[in-house]
Amino acid sequence: MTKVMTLGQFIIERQAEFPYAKGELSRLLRDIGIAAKIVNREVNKAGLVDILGEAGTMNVQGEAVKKLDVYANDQFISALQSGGECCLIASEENEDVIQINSEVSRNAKYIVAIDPLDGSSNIDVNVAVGTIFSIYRRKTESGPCTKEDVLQKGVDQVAAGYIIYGSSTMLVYTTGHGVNGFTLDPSIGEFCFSHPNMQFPKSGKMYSLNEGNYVHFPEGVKKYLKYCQVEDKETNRPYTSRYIGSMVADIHRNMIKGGIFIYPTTASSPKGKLRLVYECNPLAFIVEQAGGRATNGFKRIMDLEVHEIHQRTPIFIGSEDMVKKAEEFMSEYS
Ligand code: AHM
Ligand code: MG
Repeated sequence: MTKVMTLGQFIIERQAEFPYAKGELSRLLRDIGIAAKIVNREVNKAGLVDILGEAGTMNVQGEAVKKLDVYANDQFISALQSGGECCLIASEENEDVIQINSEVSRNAKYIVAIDPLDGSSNIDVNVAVGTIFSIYRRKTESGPCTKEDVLQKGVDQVAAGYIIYGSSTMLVYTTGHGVNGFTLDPSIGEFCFSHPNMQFPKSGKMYSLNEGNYVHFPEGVKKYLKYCQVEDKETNRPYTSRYIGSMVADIHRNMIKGGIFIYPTTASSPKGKLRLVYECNPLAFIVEQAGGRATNGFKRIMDLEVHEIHQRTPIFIGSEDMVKKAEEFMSEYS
């Protein structure tokens, strides 16, 4: 019989790899895994909206039906609140940080930044969506945690991960010792160890960006795009264009097949669209841990200064050779 290792067993086995291994971070990851399973259950039912009720209406039990991103936010917050290992949450769904002031959590060591349901506009059309999370150690020693505690650079992350709700549901995370992936087996309700030591191919053939914004791209991105489309046998061009519009899904695919994902500045998003704290930094940590590269076109994402929780940044992320090539075009033309 094949031996299946669950996420819980894996975390216990790798305890020693966890910084300051006292079990708190393991428990935090376990709490996130549990909330992910609950969110997965609801995401899977999204197509039943005609039967179960539209967001904003009452369902047959007389309960208000929430939008899925609000539902996901509530689930992760409540798991982190009751878990006792997290003192502060920064979420895409909340303007301000959420302090957890219960007796057990007030002095907890960790802070979580989270995008509970990224790419949620894809829900209505049955396309993959994701959750992205980032874990920091608080800066202050004890007492109530403040917003300043979360304004840390990406290099200070102690763990990061994503959940992809796709044709199967996976949880992928790093604590700075490589990247491992777990696939949810719905028949037993467990994330099972399926993708050991994930590696970003050094180069690839896929580029992912929203070409509809072409006219507003910086000159360097326009030139790089042309480079991707030109025929050249030696470098395997033209490359293939793949854009799902769900960052987690686009990056997950590129991590398996090789590729680059770019969300540059545009006219409507002059600072970029994606958020540094709970979208770009965690994905940059994972991608770097898998041997890939993540920059804003000029500077490493994880070295960027963090001034506010909803800060945006352009991002170039993926296979090392491809990101470096795009950066060459940026430094020459932008
Ligand atoms: P969201 O946080 O509002 O869901 O937006 C983030 C998503 C990313 O997953 C995706 O890469 C990007 O927005 C797509 O944006 P666009 O539709 O502009 O291409
Ligand atoms: Mg998002």
